[in-house]
Amino acid sequence: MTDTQKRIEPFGVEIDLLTGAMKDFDNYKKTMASTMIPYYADTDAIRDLVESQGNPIHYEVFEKTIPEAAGHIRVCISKLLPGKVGGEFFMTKGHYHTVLETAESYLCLAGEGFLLMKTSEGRCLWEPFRPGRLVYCPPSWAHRSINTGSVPLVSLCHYPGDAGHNYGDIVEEGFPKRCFDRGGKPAFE
Ligand code: PAN
Ligand code: ZN
Repeated sequence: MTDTQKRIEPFGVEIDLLTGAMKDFDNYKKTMASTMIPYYADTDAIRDLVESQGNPIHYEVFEKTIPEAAGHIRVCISKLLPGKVGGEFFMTKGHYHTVLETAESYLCLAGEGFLLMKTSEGRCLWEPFRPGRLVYCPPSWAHRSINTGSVPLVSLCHYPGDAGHNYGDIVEEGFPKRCFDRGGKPAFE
């Protein structure tokens, strides 16, 4: 990226703090249920969901265009729909940042759930999400959102412009813990 491409004008953006709706977003990324088949423990259950519901949206990301370069801060809204796959709560794919030494802050605006985090050495921790709770994911921890509620889990995320996303290692490694509904309560197993 050239210096000219890294230079942008100051801007503001309206975010509805109750719903997480971002006005005038530039980029929208939707992740469909079919792409989640490798991620859930119960492969038959996610395949059934995809077929019976016509491959619905699983989660969405809304953002303004910000250069993917050091010095910038990328800002986005992450919206994960509620539901379960064979008793496992809906989750995002999860990733490491390509530049491992980059952190991320998640401010939960709506819904409830967890940010599940792991290191490549196998440490695994989770922090609850509820509206108004900020979760800090330090450098080198992979992270995945989990929705344990009945409404969309919406978070406002900030992370370094040059962080990048590494999904491949999580497809291979997975996370050491999964989150299941056990008698109406989330349980990490
Ligand atoms: C988030 C995530 C968002 C979607 O903005 O990108 O929740 O999850 P996946 O990227 O794992 O599909 C973030 O952590 N950005 O770095
Ligand atoms: Zn991230």
